[in-house]
Amino acid sequence: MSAPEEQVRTTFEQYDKDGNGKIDLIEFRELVHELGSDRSPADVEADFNAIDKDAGGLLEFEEFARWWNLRSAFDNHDEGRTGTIGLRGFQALVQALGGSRGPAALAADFNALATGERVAFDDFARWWSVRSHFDKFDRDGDAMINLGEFHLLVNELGHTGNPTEIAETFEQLDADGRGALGFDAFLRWWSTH
Ligand SMILES: [Ca+2]
Ligand SMILES: [Ca+2]
Ligand SMILES: [Ca+2]
Repeated sequence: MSAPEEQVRTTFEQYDKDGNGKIDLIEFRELVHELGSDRSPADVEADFNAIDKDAGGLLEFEEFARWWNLRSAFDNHDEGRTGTIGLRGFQALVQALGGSRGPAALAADFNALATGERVAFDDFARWWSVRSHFDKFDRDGDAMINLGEFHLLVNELGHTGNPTEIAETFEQLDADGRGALGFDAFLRWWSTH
């Protein structure tokens, strides 16, 4: 469930202290601080950059709203208000967000992400972003990214590279030689790009 647009707009304007219609890093730090996050300054900056999709150094309302709605959905499944969710909350949250993965696949992802059987929002947000891309480019829906799908993805990201280079990268990532990348290998590659 996402927060009503009006409410998101009010929050946005409240933290847009200088009223320029965008949230900059300083304004974002203040917001995160007031939410009670104990993220380090470097982590908050990394979060900011992840939300700032066009890498312009400012959060436009749409960028902010996407993040805020994800955060609200997360909080809705954080019943004890601990800032983390358990497996059941995780499964329900992904379903509410329109994710199409089955309970067993989600349980595997959850176990990879969780610390002490709980997942924090920031880890969830990173996972959700990568997972969404993985699912989008897994055109044949076999839960793996094959070379053709990898080509589409690299092009979409705006990387220039000739087909041979892309194929070489793919081969390096495909350590077990299956001819396709599972989510783990994909996640490793993604985090370096
Ligand atoms: Ca501002
Ligand atoms: Ca931006
Ligand atoms: Ca596939």
